[in-house]
Amino acid sequence: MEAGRPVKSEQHYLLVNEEHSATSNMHPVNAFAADVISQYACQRRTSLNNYNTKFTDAFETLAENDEFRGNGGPCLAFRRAASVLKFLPFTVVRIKDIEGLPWMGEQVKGIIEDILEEGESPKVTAVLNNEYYKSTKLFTSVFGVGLKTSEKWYRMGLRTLEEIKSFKNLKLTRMQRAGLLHYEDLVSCVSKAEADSAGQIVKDTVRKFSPSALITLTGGFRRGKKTGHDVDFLITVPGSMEEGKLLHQVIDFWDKEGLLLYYDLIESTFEKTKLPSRRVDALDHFQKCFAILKLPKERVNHNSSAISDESAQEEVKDWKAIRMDLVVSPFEQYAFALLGWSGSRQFERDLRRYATHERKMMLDNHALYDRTKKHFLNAASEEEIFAYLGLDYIEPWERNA
Ligand code: DCT
Ligand code: MG
Repeated sequence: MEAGRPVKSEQHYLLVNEEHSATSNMHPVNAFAADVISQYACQRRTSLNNYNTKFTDAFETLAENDEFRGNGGPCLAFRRAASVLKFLPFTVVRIKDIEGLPWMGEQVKGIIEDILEEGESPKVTAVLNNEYYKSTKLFTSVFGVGLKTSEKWYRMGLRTLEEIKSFKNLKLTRMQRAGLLHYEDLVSCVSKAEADSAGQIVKDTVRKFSPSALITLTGGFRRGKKTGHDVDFLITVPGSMEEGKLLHQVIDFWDKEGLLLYYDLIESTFEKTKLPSRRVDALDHFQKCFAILKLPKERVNHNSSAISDESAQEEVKDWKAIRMDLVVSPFEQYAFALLGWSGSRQFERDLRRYATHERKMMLDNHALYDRTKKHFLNAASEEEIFAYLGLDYIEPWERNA
């Protein structure tokens, strides 16, 4: 696992025994696990092949439940456990399999034991049946609805989206109205094919106004995912200082074409003098646009003789609403923006935690700062950022932590 490729097993065994000669009573396999598997997701290559979905789904449910209830500590503990299990190249079948792995605390162990013994964890079942969890999950699945709004609706006794829609005098933001209006399309997720066709639209439009612009598909799709809750694009213009105009031109053009079902354009709030944020989950300061795109559906060949007069008159919906994030970065920050917007969120959290605690550096989506040498480290590629941090390069498809 450390080499990132198959190695001769005798060699491995020797290596482990040498390194642990002082602790020779340790089981070699466990010694190996404890030694090799880092507590940091940015030192683990995590592909999309998850052999432990039974466990990781359970932990993600528990993490989400804690997030809904504002229990930051337990939430993070479950997320970290899920992340380690996603990395394992085998399915956990007995409790001994997790010995020596990082982030396997008593609570985590107990849940794994329950799943191994009974096929499910009573704690997870209780969460899935819990009314507050179910409502919060449903409400926050609406674009524009966060925990605050969700909790308010819950306290008002509301439980379903039908109740929300029909409730008189319920103040909804423009974002929430769009979220409810296009709910079915938006929950059905974006496929890779849809992401690619959105990408073509983005490229065609951006290049109308800036032929040399770089447009990169980021987020989950860059990590090889086949579906996503949205599609994320990063835009930069090499050698330009006026990339700020571009997003306005693109949005205006689409708006006139009737391609936008919703958009919110946020101007850049970046200040050059500011150090990278210490907060692991802090938002960045790029100019960006959160949008709902009216994506034309691929033309399918209908057998026209099969369409009756009646159904021909019915309006066919030939588009799908998809969530799209456009982020514009100055060219000199592009590598940091790309690294930050490629995710996964857990990978990003651990990159920043690693930079802070292991390297006395500060990393965010804009820059890397060396606190010992007291200066910023410029980078033109993700590879350079990993190198500054003293980390082996991890490819985007290995960042599914
Ligand atoms: N990100 C960030 N700052 C934000 C929002 C997101 O740095 N304000 C990062 C974290 C992951 C990445 O950008 C993309 O975010 P999402 O679209 O939420 O995640 P995803 O991995 O693309 O997941 P999905 O496939 O569900 O869209
Ligand atoms: Mg995404």
